Amino acid sequence: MTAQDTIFGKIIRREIPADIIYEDDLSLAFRDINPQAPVHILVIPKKPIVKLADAEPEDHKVLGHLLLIAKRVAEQAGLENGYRVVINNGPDGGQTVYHLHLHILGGRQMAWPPG
Ligand code: DGP
Repeated sequence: MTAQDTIFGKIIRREIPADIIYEDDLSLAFRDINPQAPVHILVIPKKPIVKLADAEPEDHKVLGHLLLIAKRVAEQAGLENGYRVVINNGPDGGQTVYHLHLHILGGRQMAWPPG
């Protein structure tokens, strides 16, 4: 299965609805349907990278772009007191949707170490 076949591919193609808060040529940001914090936003590449472990050297531009968009949407969401950025990779990482995504979590104190 390619990442384009996932639910996130359907969101990119507007085949299913999502609360989209940012979009550009390389990326899309939308609210997580199952929020784990008062603010929980996902930032995804439009390129169907399955998971971080599958990223290639030529993906360096889009990977850097995703971090800058994470910063931008966190600022827009008013997370001036801080936030957490998470990438779950593969089964042990807890990844459930196999289209690379950054979680931006904020609006409460985050625990460390994570569970
Ligand atoms: P992960 O476990 O890291 O693969 O995170 C996948 C996240 O995707 C999870 O927090 C829930 C979210 N999610 C799953 N399906 C949908 C959906 O249809 N819409 C939105 N907005 N989020 C979804």
